[in-house]
Amino acid sequence: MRAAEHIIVLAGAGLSAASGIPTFRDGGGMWRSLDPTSLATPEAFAANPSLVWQFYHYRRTKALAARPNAAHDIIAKLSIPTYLKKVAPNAKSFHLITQNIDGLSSMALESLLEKTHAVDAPEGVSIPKASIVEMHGRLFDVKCTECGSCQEDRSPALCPALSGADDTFQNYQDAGTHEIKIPESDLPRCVECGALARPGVVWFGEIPHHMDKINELVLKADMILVVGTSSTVCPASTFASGVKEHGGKVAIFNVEPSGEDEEADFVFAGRCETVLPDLFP
Ligand code: BJW
Ligand code: ZN
Repeated sequence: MRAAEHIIVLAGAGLSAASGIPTFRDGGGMWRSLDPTSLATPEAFAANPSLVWQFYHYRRTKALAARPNAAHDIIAKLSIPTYLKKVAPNAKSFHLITQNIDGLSSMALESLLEKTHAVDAPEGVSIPKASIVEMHGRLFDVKCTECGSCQEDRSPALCPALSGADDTFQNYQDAGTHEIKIPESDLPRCVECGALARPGVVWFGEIPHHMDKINELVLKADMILVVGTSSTVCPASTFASGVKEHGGKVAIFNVEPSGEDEEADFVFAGRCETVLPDLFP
């Protein structure tokens, strides 16, 4: 960090685990006994939009109740130039590329900026919001399947049918045997054209957002911190080797061995919400 000029953080679900958001692959993410990755596909949505919307309704409810944890806060702090310079005196840029859709990193940065403004406005304070790249979309974005219109909507239930299904489901254990089928006409609809809407997230087989910017950042980075991701999903799983290829350093923060450990110059085994604050007090 002391030598680094262009620093990126790649985050995955483990970053938000301490905020109560289930991960995908370490067993914590099962929903009504279904594997979450089998629901995060355009094919699953085409076959059963009712089931996929209920899954995202559940995730929205969890995310609405969640607050950033100490790891989000440290990453937010690193985006503030005056703090960054203390740990990385040669730093010229800092970006977070997150695979998470929960918005907790933006929330941490916004509340830090509010506090910082109240005390003193450090140099470059207007820059940091652009420092977060949400490559897999945003859970609270609702996107039309027809006209592409996309709106943020943080209401607890996007339509009465979804909150109704949620209440009914508290008595059921298994979606496979007791599935609630909401008719398409009762699922969230586009506010512009009335067609079926979908969550504004990136599913398997779709192209992640902001890839031009991300490729540029990976090419330029001389330090990447890989936080709480299993590094099993492309293209994010290739970023550490991308940085390594042109001589950059790789540091991994994970409770378990992950897909990129072989690329790593440093492996910090442990929960990121305790390891990061220890490292960057
Ligand atoms: C902690 C912790 C704590 C826990 N502290 N650590 C073969 C067939 C079909 C497709 C493919 C194929 N081969 C490759 C593909 C492509 C595919 C892919 O990679 N598939 C693999 C699974 C095989 N990828 C895509 O389709 C992507 N698109 C693409 O490649 O387009 C081509 C293209 C790219 C670029 C330019 C041009 C073209 C799209 C991928 C979209 C992924 N979408 C999801 C859902 C998002 C919406 C939603 O959330 O519902 O993204 S899937 C899911 O996985 C989600 C996550 O962001 C992503 C990564 O998971 P993550 O974050 O790593 O979570 P986990 O659970 O796996 O790991 C958590 C980690 O945290 C664990 O390691 C824990 O140990 C750790 N941990 N607590 C620190 N406290
Ligand atoms: Zn529309």
